[in-house]
Amino acid sequence: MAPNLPTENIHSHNLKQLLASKIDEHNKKVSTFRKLHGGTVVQNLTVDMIYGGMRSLKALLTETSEIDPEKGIQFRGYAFEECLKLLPKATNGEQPLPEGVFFLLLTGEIPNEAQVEEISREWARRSEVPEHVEKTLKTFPKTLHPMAQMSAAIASLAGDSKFAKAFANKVPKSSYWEYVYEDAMDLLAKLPKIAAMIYRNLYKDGVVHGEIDSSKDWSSNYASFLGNNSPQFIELIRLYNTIYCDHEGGNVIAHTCQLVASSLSNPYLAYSAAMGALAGPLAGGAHAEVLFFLNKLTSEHGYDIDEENLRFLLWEHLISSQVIPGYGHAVLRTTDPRDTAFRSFGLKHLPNNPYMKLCSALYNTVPDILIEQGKVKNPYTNVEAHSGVLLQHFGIQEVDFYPVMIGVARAIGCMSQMIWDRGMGLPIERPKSISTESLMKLVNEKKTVVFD
Ligand code: CMX
Repeated sequence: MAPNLPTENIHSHNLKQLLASKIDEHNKKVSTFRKLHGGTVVQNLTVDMIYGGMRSLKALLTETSEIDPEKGIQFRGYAFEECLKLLPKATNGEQPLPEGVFFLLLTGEIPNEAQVEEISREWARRSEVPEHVEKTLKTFPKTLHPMAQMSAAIASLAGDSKFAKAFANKVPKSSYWEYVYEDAMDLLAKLPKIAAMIYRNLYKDGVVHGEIDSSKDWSSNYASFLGNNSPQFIELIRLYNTIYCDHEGGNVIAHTCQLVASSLSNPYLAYSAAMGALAGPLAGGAHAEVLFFLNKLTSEHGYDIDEENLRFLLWEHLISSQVIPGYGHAVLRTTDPRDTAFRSFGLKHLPNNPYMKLCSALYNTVPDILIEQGKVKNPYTNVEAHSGVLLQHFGIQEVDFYPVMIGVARAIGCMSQMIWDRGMGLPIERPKSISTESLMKLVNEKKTVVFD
């Protein structure tokens, strides 16, 4: 169930002030909870969890969002559909402004329009990218992957870290979060231009056209930096950033960011490391995999594949031990509601796009086939099923750039959580590792109970 509904009770539009009271209140609650239940066992650890990438091990704390296997992502308890409905939109827009989801992830409250507007203004005010970053990006060879450029550009902002300076000046631990908040706001403000610089350098004329327009929202400026001012593309960017903003803490991007920042490394270095994690094909490569798959189908069989033929081709694909990209999920057991939002956008704005039509044919065919095959736990679409098709339609054709776009969006969630991590005074992460030999010994000595 969703927590408190919209925020008539919040008179102050000052996000930092509101956050200070929220953190204080939350810390008191956690302190009482830990006093009462600090020794309570939550989950048993099995040998398979240790060998299996810690799957389903509940050992990380993330306040901003949580995935419900049946309902999908919940941002502070609000289902994605509720967020689409409740978060403020731009004038004449239908998609939520990502500034609003940032407010929600930080505070647990649905913001009003003035609160969202304040974030837009604040990000516009902080958006200037230092000259040295721009120059550094220009010196990179075109062969350097956009994610390596993204990671390097973010790391090179670290010299301006307000948190690093405050830490060196020995500010009290209780105020760390305030400086992390400042860095988070600065980073979020600059990311659209950094991403656009990478895009324009690598694939276009090397020039980011236009200055920041402080009367516009974050996504409008981002879209125009990328080189497309069309209202539909701006709406897609708003939706895209809201969709990819956060996905609880266990994914490799969020986990890397949280781990690195736990050493009190500054937010820029932590997020730069997270970009290294996102660059891996198992993390940021799925948008592209869907497009490669659609491309393979259409280049061999054209765009109008009838249902019988499509079923045959899908079986052929599965029999050759390949997965159908855009379907299945490690945690979710239903259609990802974020894909439902992307699909609705596609059906509304690009109904005649040939890839969109093929996606619809797949949408109606793949789940039955995967169910018949009998292996997958979830035969329905995930968030990647339509995302690449939408970006391609609006001219972002370069698949290597897609993880950079996820990187811009995911900073919303990672930075929100980092502010809370420092606000809660969470310690440096230091789990215990164990060798196979010691693990076998432990199991043989029955020092631990092993569950199925
Ligand atoms: N097509 C064919 N087979 C699939 C499948 C798919 N889309 N999804 C899962 N399977 C298979 C698995 O390969 C596994 O087979 P084996 O037992 O032979 O190894 C079996 O079904 C059981 O897998 P699962 O428990 O249902 O799913 P996992 O947690 O192992 O994997 C995921 C999840 C996303 C990696 C997988 O569904 C997949 O590879 N999907 C296609 C790639 C894709 O769309 N990735 C984007 C994920 C987006 C996101 O995470 O949000």
